[in-house]
Amino acid sequence: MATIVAAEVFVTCPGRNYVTLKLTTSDGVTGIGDATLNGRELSVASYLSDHVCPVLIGQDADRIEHIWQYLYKGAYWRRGPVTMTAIAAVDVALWDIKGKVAGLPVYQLLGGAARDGVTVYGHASGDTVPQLLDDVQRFLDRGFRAVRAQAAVPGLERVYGMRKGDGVTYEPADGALPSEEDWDTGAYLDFVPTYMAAVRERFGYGFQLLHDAHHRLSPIEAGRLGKSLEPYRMFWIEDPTPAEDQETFRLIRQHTTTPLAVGEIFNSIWDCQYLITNRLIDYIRTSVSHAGGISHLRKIFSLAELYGVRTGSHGAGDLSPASFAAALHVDLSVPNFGMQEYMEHLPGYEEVFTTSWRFEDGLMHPGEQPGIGVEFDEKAAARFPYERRYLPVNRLRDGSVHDW
Ligand code: CS2
Ligand code: MG
Repeated sequence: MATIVAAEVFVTCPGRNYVTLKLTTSDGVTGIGDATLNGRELSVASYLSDHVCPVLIGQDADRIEHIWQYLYKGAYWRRGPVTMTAIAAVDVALWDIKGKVAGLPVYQLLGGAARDGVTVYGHASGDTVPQLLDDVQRFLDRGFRAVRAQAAVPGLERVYGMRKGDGVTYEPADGALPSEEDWDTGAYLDFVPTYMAAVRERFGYGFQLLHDAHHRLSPIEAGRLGKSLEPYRMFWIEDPTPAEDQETFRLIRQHTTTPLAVGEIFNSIWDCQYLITNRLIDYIRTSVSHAGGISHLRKIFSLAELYGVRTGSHGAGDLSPASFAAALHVDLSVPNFGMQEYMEHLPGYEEVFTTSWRFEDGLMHPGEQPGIGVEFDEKAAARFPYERRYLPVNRLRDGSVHDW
C-alpha cells in the first residue's frame, strides 16, 4: 500500500493566480490538483494547508472515493465553494497518481474514449460588432467548430466578456481592489439579437454559436432573450438568471426553445438535482475544480445522463491547466458529453505548467501521458508570487449593485 507522505500547497501568479495541491506517495509518485477559486484563492489554500493536508498524511493513496467521503463527511460542514474546491484538488491529485501508477491516462481509467475528441468552444468578443466579427473569424480560421460571441453594449463603459488587448482574459480586475462595470438590461436585450444576426449573416450556420448572459436577467427577461435568439439557432445561452431560485426556469422554458446551460458556480450534485431531474436545462456546466473533482463531477454527469441532460464543463482561464486537463479526461469518457469551454490560459502559464493535451480541427484530446497529463514546476512557480486580485463588481445606472 502506498501512503500519502507529503501534501503541499502552492500559490502562484503566472499572469493570474493559481492554487495547486501536490501530493506525494511513499512510492515517490506525485499528483497535482487545482484548488483555484478566482478572487478568493487564499481561502482554499488555507482550507487545504491548515485543515486538509494534515489529515491526508498516512492515508492510503489508492482509496480515492474513501478519501473523498472522509473529507466531505468528516468535516461535518458540507458543500460550499471553498470546501468543494479543496476536495476537488485532493480528488484530482489522487486520480493523477492512480493514472501514473497504472501507466494510463485518466480517461482510460474512466472507461476509455467514448468519442474521438472533445468539441470545444472559443471566446470571441468585440468592443464593436465589426471587431466581434473579426474575432469570430479568428476562431473559425483556427478550426474551432463552436464559438461564444459577446459584444460590448453601446452606451455601457465596461461589460463582462470583453477581452483586454491581446490577452485571452477579461478578468480578474486590473488592480488590487475590485474594478467596476456597468449594466443596463434593456440596452443589452435590444442589442444581442442584432449582433447574433450579423454573425450568422457573415459566417452562416456551419458552426455552433453560444452566448453567456452571466446571471444578469430575470426569468421573463431570459425568456425574451431566448426567444429573440431563436432565428440564430444558438447551441445554448448560459446562466440566463442567477440559479438560486431554480423553479423560475419553468418560466424561461415556457417562452423559448433556445437551449439553456447552467452550473459554473454550482459545487455539488445537490445544486444540480432540481434543474436536471425536472429537465429545466439542456446542459450542466459544473467544473471539475469547483464541484468536488473527477469523482463528484462524474456523479453529476451520470445523473444528467438519466434525464437527457448533456454536459458542458466550465473551462474558463481561472481554472488551472490541471483542472482543464482533468475536464478533458471526463469529457472524453462520458456518454452524454455536450460541449467543453476552452477559454485558454494567459501566455506565461507554460513556464509553470507543462501540458499534454492537443487541439486539432476543433477537437481536443487530453493526450496519452499517464495521469492527467499536466506537470507543475514548483521552482518556476516561486518566480510568480501571489497577487491579490478581484472579480469586478457590476452596477446598474442608478448605482445599485447587480449580478456580475
Ligand atoms: C465565465 C467565467 O467562462 C465563463 O463562462 O462565466 O469566465 C467566469 O466569469 C469566471 O470563471 C469567474 O471566475
Ligand atoms: Mg459563464
